[in-house]
Amino acid sequence: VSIPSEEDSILRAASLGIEYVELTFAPPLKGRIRALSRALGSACVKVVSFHGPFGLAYDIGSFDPKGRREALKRHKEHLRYCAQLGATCYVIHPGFESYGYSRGGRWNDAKKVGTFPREESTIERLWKTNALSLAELADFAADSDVRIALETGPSNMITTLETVHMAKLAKRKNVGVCVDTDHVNVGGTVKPSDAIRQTGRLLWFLHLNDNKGDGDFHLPPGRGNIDWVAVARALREVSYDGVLNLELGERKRREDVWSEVKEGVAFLRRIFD
Ligand SMILES: [Mn+2]
Repeated sequence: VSIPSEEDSILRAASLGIEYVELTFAPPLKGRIRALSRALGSACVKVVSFHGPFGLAYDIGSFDPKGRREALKRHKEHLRYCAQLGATCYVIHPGFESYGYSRGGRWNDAKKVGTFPREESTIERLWKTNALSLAELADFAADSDVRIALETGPSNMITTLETVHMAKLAKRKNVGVCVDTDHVNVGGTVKPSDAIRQTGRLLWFLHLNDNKGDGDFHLPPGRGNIDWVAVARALREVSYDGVLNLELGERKRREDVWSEVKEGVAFLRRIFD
């Protein structure tokens, strides 16, 4: 399960019988790696993934060279945390904030997704800029056990095929994809099971969550309209052998999230057993 990088959440996950976690970029990790590692050790919880930060300051697709350089510097700092924590996967969002906002894109807080105006003349440049950044981060991480997984976004903004395209454009063995089922399901045009097939052998990590196609709500599997039997079948087809990781809730609803985690775990056990 994806949890904030804090000792309490690690202990809470352990108390629910969860063996593997993805730690996220919040709260800030500077100076806390040792304490977190100790908590993980004593709780017998293994970090399999680290979720890198996102937003304008972390935009790896920025066309502004200085902005992109700063973003890469910040990601490298987090790649170091990722390796220090013993996580083998760094999940990163494609960078499109600068592109989208400079072309009139808006954030829709009701649906938790942005509008993303595309220009045919510049969209390939955006994917190439992302790929260039991914290659640089992959080279930075090459001496560690950390692999980089580019996360699929809401399908009204970016398709799974475009995400896979970027990961391949980077031309690095340590760049793959993390499929977020809830993101893929936004708009209802792409089935998460098909997104998994499109990702194929590049599928290295999962954010499992649900919605009814009407927004990016990160609900527990079973509460939306995703066909989970089809998801399980697709995962077998692509020989996915990683962790079934739940990424639920919004940070402000902390207490509710744990009951959603219990619900999600029970649901996945029924589907996958
Ligand atoms: Mn996600």
